Amino acid sequence: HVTVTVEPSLQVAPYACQRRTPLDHPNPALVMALETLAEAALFAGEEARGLAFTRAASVLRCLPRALQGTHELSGLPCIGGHSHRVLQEVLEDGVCAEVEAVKQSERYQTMKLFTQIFGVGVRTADCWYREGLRSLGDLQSHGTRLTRQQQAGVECFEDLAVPVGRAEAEGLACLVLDAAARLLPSASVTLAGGFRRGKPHGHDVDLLLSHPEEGREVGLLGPLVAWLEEQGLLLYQHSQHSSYTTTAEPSSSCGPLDRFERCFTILRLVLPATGTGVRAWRAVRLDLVVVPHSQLPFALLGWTGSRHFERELRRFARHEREMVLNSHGLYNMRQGTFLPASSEEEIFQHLGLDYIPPTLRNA
Ligand code: DGT
Ligand code: MG
Repeated sequence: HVTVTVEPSLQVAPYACQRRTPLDHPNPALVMALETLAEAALFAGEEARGLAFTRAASVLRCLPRALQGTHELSGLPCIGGHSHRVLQEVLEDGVCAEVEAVKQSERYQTMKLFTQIFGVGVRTADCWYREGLRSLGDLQSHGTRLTRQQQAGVECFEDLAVPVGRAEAEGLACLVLDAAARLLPSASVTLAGGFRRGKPHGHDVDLLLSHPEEGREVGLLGPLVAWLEEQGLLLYQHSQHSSYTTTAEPSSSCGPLDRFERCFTILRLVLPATGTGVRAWRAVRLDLVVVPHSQLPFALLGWTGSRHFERELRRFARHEREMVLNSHGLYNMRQGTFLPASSEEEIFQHLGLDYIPPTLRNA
């Protein structure tokens, strides 16, 4: 008797927000190859091409088992010709020559270095690259003008390159909650971002501040930041006032930016005591976002990510439901009304989507 094992065919829904995508998945080499090309395309200012690779990578991220061969790709959505060739090469040879060349290139490595600086985007990094700058030392020796934010980013570069651990993030959330609750009893603090999706590490800590009584959250951020400053914990901060208004046209096209009052900081994370002569702190990035209670489910959904999951939610809302979703609310364009929600589950219901819990939003 010969036993033939036939793997069930792979079925994948077209939008990432219709799929369950865990953090760990069985196709890391394939995903990494496509995500490298996505990143390189963004570094080249080719956003549409970058998005195409990101979409293909995201499809592979949700597969329940390792891809057996390119014959399985034909049934999958979002795999264009270029992605197909890359995947074929990795499946057959273990590596893709184009991806390896990108990774070795001076352009990719320099753009990766510069965009890793807090406050430096693709455009600035590209300008510096064209000026012939290649390292952090070059920025200094060429007397490159830096914003206050970039200056702090360069000064703390090595610390900020160290991932923040989950326990450290939870420790910071507790610190902020204690301070917030002293200033405003019943204030709440929620750890969002990658940690909420179950990631063990992050590049920053994203905290949402709120209060169960709408409006009470106003005026909390200033004193909270002042307290962090008094404790000697603030290495850098810049704040942004709330600019949200219900009379403004709801928009999902301005990307992930929202209009909450918020503070971007670099904080001194106090480390457990070690031997003498060892510095007792490390710089970490912390974002504080102030959210009115009625918008909390939307802000939570918007700030949990992944970035691609968010982008797909907004695209699904607009193209499949004629709705506009952002971190403030959900707007039905046909009815001209906002759809309130008291939980993330309700937002998925409004959109006619199966609920995807945070740990399965790693698209
Ligand atoms: P990480 O920190 O590298 O481990 O990864 P994430 O997933 O925490 O990414 P991060 O911290 O850049 O952003 C967290 C989520 O919040 C991400 O899905 C996108 C969203 N987000 C980031 N910045 C903004 C913003 O300015 N407005 C809104 N609405 N969302 C944002
Ligand atoms: Mg984060």
